[in-house]
Amino acid sequence: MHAAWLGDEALRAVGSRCVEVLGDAPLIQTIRAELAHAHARHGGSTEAPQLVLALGGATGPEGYLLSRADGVTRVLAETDLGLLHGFFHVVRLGEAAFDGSYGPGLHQPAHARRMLDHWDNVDRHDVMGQVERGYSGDSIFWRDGVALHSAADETRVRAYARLIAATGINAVALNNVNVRGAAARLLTDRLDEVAWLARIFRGYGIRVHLSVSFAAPTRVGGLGTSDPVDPDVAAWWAKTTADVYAAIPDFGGYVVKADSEGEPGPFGYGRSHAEGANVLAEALAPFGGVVHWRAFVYNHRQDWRDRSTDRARAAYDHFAPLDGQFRDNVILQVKYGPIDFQTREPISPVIAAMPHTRVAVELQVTQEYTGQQRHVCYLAPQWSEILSFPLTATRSVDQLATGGIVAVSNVGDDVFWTGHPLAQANLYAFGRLAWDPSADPAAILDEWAALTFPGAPPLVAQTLHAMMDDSWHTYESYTAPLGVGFMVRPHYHYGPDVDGYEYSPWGTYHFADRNGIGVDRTRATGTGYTGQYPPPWCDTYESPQTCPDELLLFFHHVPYGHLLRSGVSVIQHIYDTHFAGVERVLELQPLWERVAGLVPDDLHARVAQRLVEQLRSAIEWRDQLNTYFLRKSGIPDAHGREIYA
Ligand code: GCV
Repeated sequence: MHAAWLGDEALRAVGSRCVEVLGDAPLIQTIRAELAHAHARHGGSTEAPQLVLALGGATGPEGYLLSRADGVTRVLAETDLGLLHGFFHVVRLGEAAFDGSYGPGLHQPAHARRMLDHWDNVDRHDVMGQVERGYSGDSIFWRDGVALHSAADETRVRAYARLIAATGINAVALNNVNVRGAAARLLTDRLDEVAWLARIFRGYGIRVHLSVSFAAPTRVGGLGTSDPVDPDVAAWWAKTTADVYAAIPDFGGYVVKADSEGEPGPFGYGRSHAEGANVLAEALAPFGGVVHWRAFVYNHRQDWRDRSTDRARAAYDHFAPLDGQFRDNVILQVKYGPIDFQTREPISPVIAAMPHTRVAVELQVTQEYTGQQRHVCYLAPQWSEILSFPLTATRSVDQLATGGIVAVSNVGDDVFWTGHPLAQANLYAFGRLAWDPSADPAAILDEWAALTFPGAPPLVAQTLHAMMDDSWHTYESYTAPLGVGFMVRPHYHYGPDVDGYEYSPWGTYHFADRNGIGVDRTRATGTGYTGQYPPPWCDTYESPQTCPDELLLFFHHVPYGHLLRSGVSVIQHIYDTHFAGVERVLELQPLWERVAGLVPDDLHARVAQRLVEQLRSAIEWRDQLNTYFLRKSGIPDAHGREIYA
């Protein structure tokens, strides 16, 4: 496997110095093992210690103090996990950690739980494969129903744990939220496989979580019902959970997708989602575990003719009335937008609607809708914008996410981990932003580039910035316009298909006709979705005059001639952005050629190959979108460019 951001060279600064590590706790052993490896590689030094790591100080459960004085860099932490985070901070700083004097600076994570969810199937699914929405090969945990557990598999899982721990991740859910086939049994007779993985992750301070089926009592427990208010069901969850903790004392908890896209849930028994979540939460509470209960609940069998049902409204309509009814150890896990990880969506109003409920915000590192790791799309700018969004008068999304930050992982058994090597930066950036949401995406990219390509000439970082800084906007520009979303090939979610979902049951429509396009979600004339927002957003979004351009078609159905706030008409914007997007993609291959020989050849070749596909796909998007809208509207491009009418 590719060493990603923790290759031997990335540890040169610590590996070539004398380091003293005081204390004796499990993760201190991990630090010692890291140092032993780095010293073997870089020689170390036998002079007086230039780096000292020790327990001490009131730094909180994961925080640490970092300082440098009198030629010694010091990391002090209350816990061994804090010390491990501090160690990786020193690694990130490299030589700068040993420069001059600084600090002490107290570093603490913004969120107690920073979690990656794997959508890895245990059985290979006929349609979804081993990893649902995975674009990096197969799972690193399971294959064809069997747990991977050879020495090589263990080494790979350990390498993954190490990589994500170094970004600040402290929790991982090991299996798909769609709990199919053998996956349901991870909770019971296949628990030893989970325990095996938990042991590896534990070595890097990461707790494991399991996605469980709400119907587990009937599916694997042999009960006649999974009704959450049935005492036998509660007893089954309590006993089963106690067994899990007997095997895995630091088990994190459950993740549940219920009453969603065919997964069973409390609605099947006429119960609320609070009743459903609480029975699992009660079972977990004695052990300090949590249940991540997903808010992704909507009608996926909608009749497209029915204009009164709006998928965007669904999560709020289901969950907001339940605020205050969930136990403390229930974390409502809310996708950042009301639909489904589109390139551009407004923030989900659920995040502001439940002040008495712990809410976690869910992001997607795997690029289901953002180019599937065939397109360069650096997502840190999107996440940064999401997390800093001032959803209420006093609080940003990040501040409202009292239950933590979660994302769907983009990792598989691909030799580069992430299919597209540059998508490693997304995995890295997610961890860094979950720890510090105020971090600057461009600075994170610098950090990632310096660790991943240590010693490379400045041209490498310059090139990566040129290709990646604005790549999310570039992707947006040649795909679905102005926040309307979808327009992707059904099921695959890759490549253009403007009407692919238009007459489907999935609730993702654009309503383009010969006069205009967009979804009227206003209170005045539409579905009323704008009313789910707190001020000022309920009013900002209500009017096309104040609605931000990039979200206009999410909230409004407007004529093609409607002038955007930018002064350009909607139709001209569609043409302009699609032409400009491809122009930007055309720059990528020559940019990447500049660094041939400056980055490893195999990595260079893989990226070069993906760039060819990105260009092909971007042209296809441009031509299908432009042609579709020219045919629909009959309005020509003001600049007379080629469109295939
Ligand atoms: C795991 C979207 C994806 C599904 C995914 C679902 C979810 O609908 O296309 O593959 O299922 O989201 O988040 O549960």
